[in-house]
Amino acid sequence: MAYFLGIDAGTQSMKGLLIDPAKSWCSEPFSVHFGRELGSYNSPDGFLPDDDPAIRHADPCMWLDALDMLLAKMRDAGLPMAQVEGISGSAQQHGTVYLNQRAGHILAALSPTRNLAEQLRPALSRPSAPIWMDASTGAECRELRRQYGEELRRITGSNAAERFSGPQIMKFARQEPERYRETASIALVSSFLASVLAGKIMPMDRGDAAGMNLLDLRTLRWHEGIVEFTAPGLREKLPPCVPSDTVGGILSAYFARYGLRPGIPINVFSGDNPCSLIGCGGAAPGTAIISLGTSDTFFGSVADLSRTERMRFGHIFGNPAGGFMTLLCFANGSLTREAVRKKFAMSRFAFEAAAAAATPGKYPLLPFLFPESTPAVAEPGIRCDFDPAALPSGEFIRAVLEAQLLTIKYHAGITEAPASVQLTGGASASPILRRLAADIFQSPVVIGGHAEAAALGAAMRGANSCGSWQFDRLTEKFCTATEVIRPDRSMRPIYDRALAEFTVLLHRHGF
Ligand code: XUL
Repeated sequence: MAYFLGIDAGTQSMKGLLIDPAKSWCSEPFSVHFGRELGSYNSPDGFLPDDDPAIRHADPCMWLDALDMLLAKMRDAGLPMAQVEGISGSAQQHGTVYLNQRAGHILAALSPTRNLAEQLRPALSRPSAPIWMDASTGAECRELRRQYGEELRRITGSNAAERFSGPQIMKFARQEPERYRETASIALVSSFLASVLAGKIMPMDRGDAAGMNLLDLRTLRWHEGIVEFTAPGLREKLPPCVPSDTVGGILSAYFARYGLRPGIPINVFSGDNPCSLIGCGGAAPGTAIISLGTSDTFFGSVADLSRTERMRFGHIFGNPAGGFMTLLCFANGSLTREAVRKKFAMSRFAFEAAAAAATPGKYPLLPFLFPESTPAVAEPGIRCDFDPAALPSGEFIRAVLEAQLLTIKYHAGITEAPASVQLTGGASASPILRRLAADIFQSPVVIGGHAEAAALGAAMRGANSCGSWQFDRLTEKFCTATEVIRPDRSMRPIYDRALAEFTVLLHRHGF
């Protein structure tokens, strides 16, 4: 029996599961919630509070404590850790971890008698890591746009984006030159966690590295000019960038404490979106996927780069199964849904029921409760033509949920109903969101077999790279639909009108 471990370091929690492809078996997911279980990090939503809503950093040691806790939970639940034959992982994209010169030595000499966070804190040259929610690099993005214009999107697959690693590194190098100088190596959240498991600095997966505004997608190498323009000496601080199926290292002896066998192969970790693409069965082109998580994303695999030209806020990342994927990211996802639910002090059940009973498509609004990336909104706030506080709670909740789906439809440029839309991510369990997605897209909504698509996709990548399972076989085994929600055709004119009104509102507010 050969098991593969998949780890997903999300924004608010870290999850892990095992798969045994020969038996088409998948364990239940295990998780550690940063806010609830690691309260000492003062990060209820997975990031350190800051009065400036554009600044969003997390303490990398919180992720290390979560990794220790997660593996202990899996061991204590009696999972067959000793029979794990390979590990892969997924992590929130774009976040960067800054390591000093001592990091290599500390990673190689991890002692099993002390926990990870305690040992690795001295390896950090910057105590916190900017994450994908950080929108504080407007000036740096403007500079990149001035220097490279449209070329940047053609080369790196994305316009300069505030949350992307390149602009974040540029800001750090300028504002904290001393610490930048002390930085010997920069990791993505994904490559940082893989490095800890391997006890050495791991390479970056190209699929995730495409979220940095630094990688040339045509050559799949760092773009020397953009790298040098971003920060002096940056080239020496970036690890090699490798194909997604690379086994980049072997498990450090430290992890024997969780019953895992030191020396088993570790596949380079990737971003949560590339891993979700795999976990949703979207490795081959043709499936439109919406992930409803802390951020909402819309993505699908593509064979070539031609579509990049049309998507103003779109991105191109690498598909772990080969080729590329397109992605749109909406920062006002579950955090916004949760903020609205808390505002009305409602249970999840009451929240759902109130929205379901409200009027469809009646109140167009732009619910930017947090800074948004699609479209770029630095100043949070709700934009609409009425007083949102005067709306009954159910009407307001429904208007927010509808707007979250209408914005996806608008920015993805969907004019024809897709053959189907697959929903994944934590909030895909919500009956009202499933219903609204079917009615707004006028497409059957397919629910995958697994809510934790990123962790599942990571485990599948582990089985592919460390166990030589093909992705099409893994997809057959793990990615079957469990439910299909059919659209209500009578809703079509209502949501066509709602989309038209939503578009007018966006334009009127200059987006
Ligand atoms: C994608 C993005 C988010 C993060 C967190 O560009 O910023 O989806 O990966 O999930």
